[in-house]
Amino acid sequence: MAELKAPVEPYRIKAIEPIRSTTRKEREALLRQAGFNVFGLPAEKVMIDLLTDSGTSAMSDDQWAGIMTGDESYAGAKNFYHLEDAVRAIFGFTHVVPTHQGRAAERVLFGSMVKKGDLVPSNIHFDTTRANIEVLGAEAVDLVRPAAYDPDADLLFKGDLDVARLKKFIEAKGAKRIPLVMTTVTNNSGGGQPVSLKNLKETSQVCAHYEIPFFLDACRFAENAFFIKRRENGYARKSVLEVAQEMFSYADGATMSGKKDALVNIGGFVTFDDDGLAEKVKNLLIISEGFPTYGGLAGRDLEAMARGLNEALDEEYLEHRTAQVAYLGGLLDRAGIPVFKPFGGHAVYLLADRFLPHIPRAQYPGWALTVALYREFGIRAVEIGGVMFGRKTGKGKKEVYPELELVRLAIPRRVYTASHLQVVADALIELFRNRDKIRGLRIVRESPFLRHFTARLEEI
Ligand code: P71
Repeated sequence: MAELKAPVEPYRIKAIEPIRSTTRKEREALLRQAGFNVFGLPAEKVMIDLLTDSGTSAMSDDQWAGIMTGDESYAGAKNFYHLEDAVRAIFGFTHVVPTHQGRAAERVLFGSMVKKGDLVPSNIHFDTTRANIEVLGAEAVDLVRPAAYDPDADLLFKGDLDVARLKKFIEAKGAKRIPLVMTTVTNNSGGGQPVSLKNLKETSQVCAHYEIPFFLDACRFAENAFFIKRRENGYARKSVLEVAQEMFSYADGATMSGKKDALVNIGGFVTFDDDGLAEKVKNLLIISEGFPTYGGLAGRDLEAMARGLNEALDEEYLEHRTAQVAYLGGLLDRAGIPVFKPFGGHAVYLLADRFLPHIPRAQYPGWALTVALYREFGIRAVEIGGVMFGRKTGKGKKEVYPELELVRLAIPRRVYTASHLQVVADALIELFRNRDKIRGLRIVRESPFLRHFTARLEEI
């Protein structure tokens, strides 16, 4: 077996945040209070927090220095122009509309483009894009190749959209009902897998043929660009920035959660060229987010995001980041724990249905695994499975489950060291040994959209 080397952190630590330990008894009580939902836990009671890589990054000294340069004027703060410059240099679009985070970017974009009865295809929609489409009475449609759902298929670009399926879909439904196509890079709901430039180019050609705008959900664009540089023929000598520029050259615009690849704790934006669309988007923005030069953010947040966008393209940083994911994944895989392969850009995904074969899908094995991981070890992960994506459809309101029942161990950017990852691996190895004791759950309270955030459950 190949040696697993702990990746060396390409940073040293200047400010620290203590991690506090808890007892199993304390965690048991906290789980009960939280309705067996790890979103309901106080973060201080979590030892290692792999709930999400979103907004959990450590900022650099340069970003913190930028915070002090925040211009808090209501309109036209200089930091907005810095952000605009940074986004234009990487994404290449003229309009840059800041929002407080990614889902707000989605809301103002979809709110301007999508209407009831419309269809919005993607490789796989993430939860917030799906919800922002469904709330408008439109349908979010996932069009990846079947292999994207096969956790053992060893593909370099498993996040690719199935272009032939897209073409058929447009022909069958009619381009008029499809206000945009959106590709998520990397494909978060499908193992954090990258999308190739070839695929982006082909998708854009199909969209152009039918005159349908093509957008990227660009949260993890830098990680995607890094995989392209490493894996796609002809890109090894390009810089990650050049690859990213080429990615965006195939699109008409992008939504961005700065909380991922802009290395900030809050922030996002939507960017595109269409002037008519800009008017609509800005009108919606003013009602809900704020004036178009701040979009719900402080001047200092805009500055941190402008600086973070460039830091995220640093190749040593990206090398380490993807190596951290592969290291944790490798430790688990070596121990026989079922994991989604190949390893993606921001997280390791456990195959919860294989980890807990004794728990039926209707009792949410992924969710059960997140509960057990916290109860036994104080580690927080997130379910991306039946609770997040289950849908009650048809007459009997029988619940239909997504193809994959995953638990995601998302790695915050620049936060944890290799020894933290080792602790997580050891915990999971022990949990795997005692997996028979883990029980399924039922939902006792849920909301109609994004139920995973607030659902309350009980153990069966
Ligand atoms: C992630 C998140 C945020 C999240 C979601 C569910 C549970 C916990 C945390 C957010 C995304 C995303 C993609 C591909 C848009 C958003 C929304 N992801 N697209 O993965 O992954 O961005 O959070 O800034 O609103 O943990 P936003």
